[in-house]
Amino acid sequence: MQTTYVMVKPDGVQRGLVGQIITRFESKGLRLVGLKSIIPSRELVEAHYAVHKERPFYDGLVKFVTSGPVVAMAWTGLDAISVSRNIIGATNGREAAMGTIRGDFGMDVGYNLIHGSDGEETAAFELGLWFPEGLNNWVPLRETWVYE
Ligand code: DAT
Ligand code: MG
Repeated sequence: MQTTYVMVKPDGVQRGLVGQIITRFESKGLRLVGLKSIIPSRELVEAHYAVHKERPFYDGLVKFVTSGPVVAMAWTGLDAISVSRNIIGATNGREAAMGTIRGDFGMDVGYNLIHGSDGEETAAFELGLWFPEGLNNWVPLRETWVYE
């Protein structure tokens, strides 16, 4: 089992898509182990996107993600990291496949609605950063019918 960090960015919250986005992860069969709405600090978002520090879009990205509430989530499941990246879709919404969140709801590379960890190390780092209080340890009864 893996746990991944997923975050609805301010555009997804402002556009009222939080419910539809959560539904996709929930109905796929992933297990929700952390959820909160926060307006993140500049320090938090700078740390989160530290790998992109030298990129030309970094300052705008930090400004955007600190501009309002985000919905921070942690989802657990078999291969939860790649499964979540598939639910999310390619970075640019205009190129993302239909059926993905970005493909269905997005038109932009910057305003692309949602973040998902891209690997095991990144997931551990991001979960520690956004959920220092820890995650909920539970197994939903329905998982009996999610994995054979
Ligand atoms: P992803 O979020 O698909 O993992 P990434 O890690 O390459 O994409 O980039 C992180 C975020 O930075 C991305 O969600 C949106 C923003 N971004 C990436 N490339 C960009 C670009 N060329 N112009 C503007 N924003 C960009
Ligand atoms: Mg990334």
